[in-house]
Amino acid sequence: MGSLVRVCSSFILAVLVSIAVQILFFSPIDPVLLDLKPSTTTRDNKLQNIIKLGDGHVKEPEDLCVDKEGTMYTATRDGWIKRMLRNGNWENWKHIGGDTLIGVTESKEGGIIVCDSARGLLRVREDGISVLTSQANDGSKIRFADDAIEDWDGNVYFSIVSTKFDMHHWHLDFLEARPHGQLFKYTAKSNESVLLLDNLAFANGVALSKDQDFLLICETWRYRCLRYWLKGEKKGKTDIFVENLPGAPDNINLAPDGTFWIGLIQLSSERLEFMYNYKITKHLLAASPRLFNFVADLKRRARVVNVGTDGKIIRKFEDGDGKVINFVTSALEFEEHLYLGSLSSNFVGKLPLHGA
Ligand SMILES: [Ca+2]
Ligand SMILES: [Ca+2]
Repeated sequence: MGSLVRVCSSFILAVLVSIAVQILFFSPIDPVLLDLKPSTTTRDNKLQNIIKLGDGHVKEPEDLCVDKEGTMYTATRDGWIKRMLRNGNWENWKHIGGDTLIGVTESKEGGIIVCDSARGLLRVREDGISVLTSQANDGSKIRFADDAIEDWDGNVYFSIVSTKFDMHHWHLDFLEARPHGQLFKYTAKSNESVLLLDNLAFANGVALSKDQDFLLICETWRYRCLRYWLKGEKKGKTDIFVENLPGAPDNINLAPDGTFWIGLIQLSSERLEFMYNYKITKHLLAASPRLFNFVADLKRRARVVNVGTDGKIIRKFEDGDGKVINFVTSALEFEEHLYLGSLSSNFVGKLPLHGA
């Protein structure tokens, strides 16, 4: 009996060791240890008062933008650019295909620019869809572009989340915790995409200030947004605009009063904090997206913040237990309402700001 137990124990040990060796040897990540910001709860549930727009019609709208006519656009996970007209009707506007469309921004030439994380930046107009840019100046392919913003001169600033991992493996960038993000400027006249910033931590949403004297870029797993100066004495310099955000910043949008709205994804939970502390558990999470999703539990809450031009948080809204909306990636203020995009909803949320 004793020898049978010994044989069984040895066998189980051998299996465990071989699994550990497999996970380590074939791991796609080369992680460093980084403190994960602890998860905070305030149990404010204002976001539970949203109205659901286009319910069942817009699949995982990661980002939103609105043009000067007041038409709202979003890119959906089933490859569509859908839009909501002023009268509130939704329209299947243009079909691009694939499941890699994310950030959107309005363009002064009409229509929008959409980040296709597989193909680069696309221009989508009434008369058709064209590739704006798919290659950087150094000849490298533009992959995993996340968000873009156009200035008054028609230049387009855009972020690259990671030069190492693609959109379907975004969690590996987070687990590795090495900065592979970039900020680019595309100039239409010369058809060039020039690298402005490198070594960013999961470069995500981008927004221009009201005067277009600076640009903000979100570094998701560093819980902060950087400010890149476009004009004045500090032109070309970068500083920290806001840090220690109560969540990981995804998309960012300029509000009519010059402040900014940021969608914060909840990249921390007690069990994730534990597993993020050790390289071996990071390798384990990297080996199983299903396990990562279970541990990260991104759908448990929604949170957005309004940040002033001085980098201070003015307002914070959330759905504390993610009951009505969760995994909010984008908040856009338009005509005294806040519109919310989410990677786990099939609607756009709308919250009246008056009295909220
Ligand atoms: Ca955007
Ligand atoms: Ca984003």
